[in-house]
Amino acid sequence: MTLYGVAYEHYGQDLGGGPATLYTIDIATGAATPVGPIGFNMVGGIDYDFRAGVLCGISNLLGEGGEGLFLTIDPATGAGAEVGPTVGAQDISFRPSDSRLYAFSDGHLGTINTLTGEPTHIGDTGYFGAGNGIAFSPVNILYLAHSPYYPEDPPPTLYILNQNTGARTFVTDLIFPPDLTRPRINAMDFHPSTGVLYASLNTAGDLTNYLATVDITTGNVAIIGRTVDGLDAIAFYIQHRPVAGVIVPVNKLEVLAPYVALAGLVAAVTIVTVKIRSRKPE
Ligand SMILES: [Ca+2]
Ligand SMILES: [Ca+2]
Repeated sequence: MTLYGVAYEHYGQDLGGGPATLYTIDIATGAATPVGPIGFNMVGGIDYDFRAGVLCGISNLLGEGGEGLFLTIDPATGAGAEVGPTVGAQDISFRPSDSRLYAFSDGHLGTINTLTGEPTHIGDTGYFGAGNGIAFSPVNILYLAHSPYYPEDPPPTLYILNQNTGARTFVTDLIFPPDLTRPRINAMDFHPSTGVLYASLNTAGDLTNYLATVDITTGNVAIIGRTVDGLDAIAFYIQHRPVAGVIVPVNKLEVLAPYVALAGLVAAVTIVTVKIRSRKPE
């Protein structure tokens, strides 16, 4: 299991961001190691399609919420490939039950066709704060983390989003460590095995970035450690490799191995049988 992240230079409000780089992130320390340039600017959301075995991302062309490009990203090199135009988004997440891709875009919830990039609007969540990380839990609940953008905005909050309407439901206030200036969660992903919610956290004060965990019951945000500055997207990933023409996660190989061996044995016996038969006189 690997946690990938994307970072880029933030040019400021409405100015967009610079070229994006793919990283691997150590979930014990937050330390980030560059994989390679994605080749697209301001990749503000990534997620991994466990079914298809594909890492996807959104490049925001003119600031988040405007036009975007839907990308596939090679986890070995970081190289992005354009699939098609889509909506700009602050974060994206695949629903585990059916690999449907959801996007949060300027306060609106929608889905994205992963074959074309075409977006479909679902509904208004009613509020567009700062950060705006979304993530599906392993049991298909869609969470949204908001922070205030203006002083009069609601305090940092964890919500559940209705997947058919976009309507938000309060879960808990988010409790950040003290001494952080205007902290916000700009990307989230649940660890697929442990069910722990990981988050990319940055601050308005000194623009430092952290890897953190979020307790979805208490709202407590615990910092793991400093990570690469400009981090704006994270996604857990399981390496896939082909088995007899079928792509399966590596952790399923142990389950499949006896069957693959059995299939080989059956094939060998069949060949021997055919050869023996063919030797028989007519
Ligand atoms: Ca983001
Ligand atoms: Ca995910």
